Amino acid sequence: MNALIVVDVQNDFCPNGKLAVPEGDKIVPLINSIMPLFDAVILTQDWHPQDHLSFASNHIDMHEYDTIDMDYGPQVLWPDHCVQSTPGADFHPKLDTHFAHAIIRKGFRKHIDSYSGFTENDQVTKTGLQGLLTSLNIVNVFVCGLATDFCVKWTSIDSASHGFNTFMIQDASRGIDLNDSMQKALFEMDHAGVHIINVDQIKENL
Ligand code: VGL
Ligand code: ZN
Repeated sequence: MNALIVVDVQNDFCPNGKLAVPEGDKIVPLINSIMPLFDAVILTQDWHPQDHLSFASNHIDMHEYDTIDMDYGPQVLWPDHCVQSTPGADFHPKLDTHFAHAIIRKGFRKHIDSYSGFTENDQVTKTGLQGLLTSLNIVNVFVCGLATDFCVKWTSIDSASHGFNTFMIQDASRGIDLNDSMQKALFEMDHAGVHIINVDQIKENL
């Protein structure tokens, strides 16, 4: 069984959003075109409270894109984004969300950010995605969305480490690229055994 995980295709990560990923909206038609090919489609949704500690605005004398030490290690400070129940947290209006079997929300605990759709940044707190995929007998996991170098990367690496045969769909993803993070992300995913592919290769093989 094959699952597609669509990571954080939300207004705030698209052009004009609060944490816009360059060309973040360009991937929407590609994602819509492949969703019907999968046994299960799961969307992740970044879902922060306004007082979330990953927001620079919630720290004194800190700036956006600075790094701080949280209990669990270094954490980048972001502009306020994907605040629960605001339009910025909604999925892109053109994303065909009716194909989704489930939506996994993450980052809703004030003290813990979550890049991965599986495990939050403390590396302990689970979202339940692993159990969902396992109970659906999923063997192959395909990951796409925003942003390649943060949430897509961590979701892909966690997927591979849970034993799923994992593919990151590069042309159906876009990155933020903070301090060379794109190149680093591709290297880290490859090192973790994630197969990096394009949409055409899915259409040929599924
Ligand atoms: C993301 C930074 C902060 C992402 C989420 O979806 O890649 N990046 N929150
Ligand atoms: Zn976030």
